[in-house]
Formats: sequence, structure tokens, C-alpha cells
Amino acid sequence: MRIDVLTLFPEIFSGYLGQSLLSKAIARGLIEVRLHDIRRWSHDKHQKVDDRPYGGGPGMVLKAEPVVECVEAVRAEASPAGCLIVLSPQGERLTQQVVEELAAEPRLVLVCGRYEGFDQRVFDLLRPREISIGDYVLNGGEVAAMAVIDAVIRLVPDVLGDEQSHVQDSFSSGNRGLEAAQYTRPREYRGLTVPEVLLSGDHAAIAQWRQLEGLRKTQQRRADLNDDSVAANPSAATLEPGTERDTNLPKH
Ligand code: JD8
Repeated sequence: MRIDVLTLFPEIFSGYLGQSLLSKAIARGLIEVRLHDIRRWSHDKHQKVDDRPYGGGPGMVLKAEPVVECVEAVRAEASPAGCLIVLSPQGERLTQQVVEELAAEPRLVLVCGRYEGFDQRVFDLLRPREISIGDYVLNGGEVAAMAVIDAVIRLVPDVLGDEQSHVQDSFSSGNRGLEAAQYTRPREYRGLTVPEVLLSGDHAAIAQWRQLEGLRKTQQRRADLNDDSVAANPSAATLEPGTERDTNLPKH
């Protein structure tokens, strides 16, 4: 899979892209990530990419020309042109189902904005898929793009060392629950011990314990994950009046 990232801050990605899982996948030719500095497509001698909003108001708007022309040049670099995605707080929510769709693409082109966002004509001319990673305000699209890349690449065949581990993930299709607690050595730490069943060597009993613990935790913390009406429309999630979602949640 080839991933092109368009951004005003390519340096934000370098630490993330250098991490071992990703750099190994890049070295093995499974994934190719190319960064493109939108500022290089500025028309103006001062390399200006933003301007004041028509109609007034606070902040600056990303100009249409550098973004549109950078996207066109990058898409023309290689074929296929790729699935064009703009990270935007107004986009459809990134879910594991969306991640699975994106992972099936041969090429993704991710466009990251800054400031108060893009001139509307970026959307009108390019008709991108718009994706939001969640209902909180970020300063730009870069962190959201990294979340998309991180979620997508682990579904690209052979990227994960252990090929099977992602089919068991909490949110992959066919699995909408949370996972049971995990432990490693030592067997006792500050008076807290590992559940006996995990030390028993009885694989059937361990599998049954994990399944029950996962279901219990899901019901306590994320009952919405087991509710089909909520799966279709996350804003439908509500708690029964006076109920605690999870009495075992850590207190802060
Ligand atoms: C792209 C500019 C900041 C957006 C004023 C300051 C995604 N889940 C998400 N939350 N926020 C973003 C996101 C925020 C962005 C840009 C994505 C470009 N900003 C602006 C409009 C309101 N702020 C996001 N994906």
C-alpha cells in the first residue's frame, strides 16, 4: 500500500514513521509513505498558504490553490490516483469498519489541514472522503492522519509479526467486545496476584475465563458496543437513569 500525506508540517510524522513496526514494513516494501509539504505549492513569493476569512471572523483559512494543486500533482505521480481523504472534524467518524475499507485500498492520499480549516472549494473541487477521528478539537489533521495510518497498516497483510493477532482485536468485524485483563511476570506484585486460571495450563478454562471477562467488562464499560441500534448510530448510546456503567473503573 502506498500512503501519501499532504501537510504543512511534515516533520510531525518523522518520529512516528521511524518506529520499528512501521520502518520494518517500509523496508520490506509492504508500505510506502510519502510526505508532501503543501507550502511548496504556494503561489506567492512569501509562501503564504493561509488568508483571512471572507465575511470576517477569527483565525485564518487554508487557501484552496496550494491544497488543490498539491493534491492534483501527488495523485498524478502514480497510478492508481488513490482514495482521497481529508481529515476534518466534520467528517464521518473513523470506525474499525472504515479502517477495514481503507486497508483494502492500494493507495491512500491523506490531506492534513491547519488553522480554521480549508477553503470550501477544496471539498467542492476534490470531492474527498472526509474523516474525523472523534468528537474533540485538534489543532490540525496530522494527529488524525497518524491515527488513520496506524489503524490501517496493521491490517495490511504481513505488517504485524503475528499474523493472527489482529483478527482477535476488540473492534474487528465479528468482534465488538473488549478484551479480558492481561498479566505477565511476576506472579505477585505489591500484593496483587495473577488469576489462578491463567497459571493453570488448562487452555479451555483459560479461553472460557477470557471470554466471560471480556463480556463482563464490555457490559460494564461499553454496553453501547453490544447494542445494534448504537452500533448503527453511536449518539443513541444512553445509560439507564441511576446506573453506574462500571463500578470497577479506576477513580481519579
Ligand atoms: C483537521 C484544522 C483545527 C478545525 C477550528 C481549530 C480530525 N477529530 C478531529 N478533531 N479535530 C480535527 C481536525 C481539526 C483541524 C483540522 C482536523 C484542520 N483544524 C480547526 C475547525 C475548528 N479548529 C479532527 N480529523
